Order: sequence, then structure tokens, then C-alpha cells
Amino acid sequence: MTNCGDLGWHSDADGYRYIDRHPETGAVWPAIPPRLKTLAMDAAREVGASFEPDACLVNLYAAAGKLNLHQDHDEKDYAWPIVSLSFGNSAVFALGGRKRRDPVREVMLRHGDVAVMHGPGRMLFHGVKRIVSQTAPLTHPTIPAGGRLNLTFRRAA
Ligand SMILES: O=C(O)CCC(=O)C(=O)O
Ligand SMILES: [Mn+2]
Repeated sequence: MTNCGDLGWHSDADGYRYIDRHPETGAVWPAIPPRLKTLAMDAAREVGASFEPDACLVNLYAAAGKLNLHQDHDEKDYAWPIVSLSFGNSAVFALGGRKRRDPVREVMLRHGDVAVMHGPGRMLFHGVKRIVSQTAPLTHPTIPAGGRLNLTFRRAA
């Protein structure tokens, strides 16, 4: 897990929050690549959302990686969407309701997919149940064998 943008999402013993520097090196996060920022803003606009991301969380999943059901609620304003880009192997994405115990449906997020959580979808519980091996159309040195790369663009502050 790492970040680019003015702010990066971080979790440690003190909890979850956005911070403006890498917690180990003290360096500022690298800028969000301009073309990806534009892509995220365009995707948001397509579903009637508008934002300028100041944070991009980079999640690299190993073949056995998963992400527990959660809501993204550390951002200042939930009117801003979250835009997710997926690369590498597909993920079985779990999409629930506004309560943790609501029923969950499964959506496949494939290489190149763009997902936007916005409006009534912004605060839905979600997670990654599993990564589906052998589904990546190409391999890349930054994605471990059988793994997946996900970028989520957020406006945190
Ligand atoms: O990997 C994904 O598709 C989802 C990532 C996510 O929900 C998060 O980083 O908050
Ligand atoms: Mn999330």
C-alpha cells in the first residue's frame, strides 16, 4: 500500500487518517500523474459527480490478497466521489449496503475497469473477496505474479 497526491491514506496504532508525508521516509507523496487525474475526473463527470482528487491510494494485492468489508469515511465531504481503477488480475468485489450486515453482491472488477462510488453508492460497504488468478491480460513487473493493482482517487480534504 502506498499513495500519491497531496495526501495519503494511512493506518497505524493511532487509527486511520490522511497524512501529507510518507510515514517512514518523511518524503512528500509523489504527484498524481496528470493523465490519471484527468481520467478520474472524467469518469466522475460521466456519472454526474464532480471532484478534483488530492489523494490516490495505491493498493497492490498479492494472489491471496483480500480487503475486508468497509466504508471509506475518512474524507471530509462524502459528496465527493471515489474513483477506482483496476489492473492485473480480476477481483471479486463485494458490494453491500449502508449497514455492515446488509446483503452483499459480487461484482467482477477486471483489468482496466473504472468504478465510481458516488451519491447513494458512496457509503456502501465494500471489499475485495478474492483475486482471480490467470485473468490478467498482461503481466507487469510492478504487479506480482497472480496479483492485482488498484488505484482509488479521492478528495480527502
Ligand atoms: O481494491 C479495490 O477494488 C477496493 C479498494 C478499496 O476499497 C479501498 O482502498 O478503500
Ligand atoms: Mn474502500
